[in-house]
Amino acid sequence: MTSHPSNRAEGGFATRAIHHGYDPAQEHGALTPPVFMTSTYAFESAEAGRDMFLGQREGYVYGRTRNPGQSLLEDRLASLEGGEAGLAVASGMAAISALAWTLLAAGDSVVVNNTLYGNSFALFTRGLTKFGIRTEVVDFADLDAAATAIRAHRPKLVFFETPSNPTLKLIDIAAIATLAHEVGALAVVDNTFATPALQRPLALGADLVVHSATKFLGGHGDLIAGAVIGPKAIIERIRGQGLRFLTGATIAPMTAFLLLRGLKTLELRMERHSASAQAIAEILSDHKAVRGVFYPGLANFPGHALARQQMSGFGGLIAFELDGGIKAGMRFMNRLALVTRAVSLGDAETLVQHPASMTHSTYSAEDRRRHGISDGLIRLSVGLETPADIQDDILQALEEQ
Ligand code: 7XF
Repeated sequence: MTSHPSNRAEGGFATRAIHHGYDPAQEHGALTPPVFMTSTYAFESAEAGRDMFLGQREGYVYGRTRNPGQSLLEDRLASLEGGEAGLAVASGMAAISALAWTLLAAGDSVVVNNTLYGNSFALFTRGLTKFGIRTEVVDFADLDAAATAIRAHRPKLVFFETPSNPTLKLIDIAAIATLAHEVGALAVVDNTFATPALQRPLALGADLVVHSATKFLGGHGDLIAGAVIGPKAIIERIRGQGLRFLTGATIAPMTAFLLLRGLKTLELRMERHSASAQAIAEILSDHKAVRGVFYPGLANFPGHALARQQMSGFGGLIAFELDGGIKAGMRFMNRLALVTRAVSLGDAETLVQHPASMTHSTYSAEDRRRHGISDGLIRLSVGLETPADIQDDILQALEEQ
């Protein structure tokens, strides 16, 4: 449902990111969409209110499930991902948990890739399992292993990130979606690292896309939000259950506004993040203190060919290991002056963090070892500062390593 009749801005990605679904003429000519700070909506009659609750009449009822700014954001995200409908919620974890709790029941199985953001991994391996859902963890980069697990466990959902957090491992979206569909499962892709500016999983066969919109979609490190995009029937089920009574994890009207603002520059920002990250990945690869670099844009990266096939750019995230392992990594992080020590990613600021002790500390040490997240790994989210300044800071922090 949309209360924004204008579709005048069909067109290229950037045009839709700026205009899709919004007609200023409907809002006093206001160039940016209004923020409706309301929790509830007046019914024009008792019968109208009843009909809305019965789902027989469209309209806004109560702010937990829908707000006009949220609807515009959802339409715009659906347009950018090439999906039928979207749902915006309070965080990336809210998006994933609302989806999982709506689409799964006790007795169901899920098969997930072994490299996931730490709390997504925790949700699937420790959270859902409390309620009788079985989770199988497999390396989706090994298509034979993925096929064996998916055929054996016949899951309802198959879930993965690509590129994945934190090792940037690439997963073949079309191949995994085909395997999922063989057993009637939905293929769900977390597209946080690539964003629809660089990768559109639905066009490659995925059924649903989820996002931590906190990252590149917002782009400015000033909000927490999440989204699910896919077929309208599934999205409205997730709104009606996952959002309405399973999580109640509503996006705030002001957050929806900030996200709409961030989206306007998404394509431009992803180009700059990608170009700056490519240059830094190459510098790190050539540096004597660096043992290994994980970046999809490097020709010797194992997922490079797949990245060229399913992405239109390689993104802003790099992971790398120093020769001196964890000790050298900590020293490197402490020597940085411009680059900021912080978790999260996709901000204007270049951020650095240590997955084993931070974003992936929900994995046991044994799981990290088993799934290729080494203790010496450092993750860099390359920001939008002057590229030479980021490079200089990294080079000075690598001196005497
Ligand atoms: O609930 P959030 O908006 O923080 O999103 C959760 C989430 C979901 N998917 C991916 C691929 C993510 O990277 C995240 C959050 N990751 C941050 C990070 O890796 O730095 C969280 C900081 S602890």
